[in-house]
Amino acid sequence: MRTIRTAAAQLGPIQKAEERPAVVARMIALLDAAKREGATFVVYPELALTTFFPRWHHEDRAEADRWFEREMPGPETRPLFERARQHGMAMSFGYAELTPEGRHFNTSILVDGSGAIVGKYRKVHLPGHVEFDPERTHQHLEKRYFEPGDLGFPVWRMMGGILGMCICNDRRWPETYRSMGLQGVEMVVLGFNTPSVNSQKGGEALDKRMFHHKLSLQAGAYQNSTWVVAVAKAGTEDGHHLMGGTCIVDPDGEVVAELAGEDDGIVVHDCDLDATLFGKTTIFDFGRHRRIEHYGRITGQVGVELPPE
Ligand code: CDT
Repeated sequence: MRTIRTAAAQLGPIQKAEERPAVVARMIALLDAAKREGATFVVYPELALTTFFPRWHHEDRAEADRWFEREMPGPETRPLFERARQHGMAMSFGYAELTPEGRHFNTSILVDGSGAIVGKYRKVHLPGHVEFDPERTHQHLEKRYFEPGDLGFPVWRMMGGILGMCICNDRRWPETYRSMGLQGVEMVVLGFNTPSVNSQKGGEALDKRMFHHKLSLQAGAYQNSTWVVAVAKAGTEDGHHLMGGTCIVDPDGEVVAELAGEDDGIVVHDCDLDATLFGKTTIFDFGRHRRIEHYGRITGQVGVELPPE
């Protein structure tokens, strides 16, 4: 068995006025709780350090830079790295990255038990829109504040396994999992901030949103025979509700651990990476069964091309 005792560490709401040090203190409390439960790996949400700021429209784009990190770790996040290092625990979390060249990404990192950043992923599938949209019940301006990730979907050898990351909306796209599946990924970790109502379809509320969330995770896990660890930022941020749904999915596609509620909290599971081997060597043995001569459209075309009338 190659077991990673993994804690999915959900964060409850972070209000606009809440400063980084207070959020980092909450993350450290979750890290300590995970340590007490014997976890060696802690996964936090997307944009873990701040409120989900893409819901706010800044006419002047630069005003939004206050939500971004210019260094990682920086003065405010160093205590989290330090505590993780003391515990010898690995972790992953998301944050808004502002590079020295002035580029903006929705980023997540993998940090090993010595506190070293071993992996970085930048969100590829950015949802939402660029300009203020009065037709929507709430704004989702990720396309305004971030550029699409430029690092692809890499995986890393870590803790005796092969790990990869994606972020929120990426989990809805089969290409995300398959890109990592083709590199033998054994655990995909991701964070999310998902509004519990569709801004363009009021009738689509929490139950349907939760269904689509789990459907995507479970399909990705099963079809690539990988663990998937998905962690919410949940609850009501300045009047805007984000759904929970933090859970761990096994390589058979079953939800094996789930966190109830929308507050800060952890759910811990022993993820045996060897459990991925059966699927990877039978029905989803890609080397034996994939037929790439028929998949050209998947990378050759973006939108739908209808057949002739
Ligand atoms: N953060 C994020 O990617 N949220 C999206 C909301 C989609 S609706 C614009 C999600 O896929 O959950």
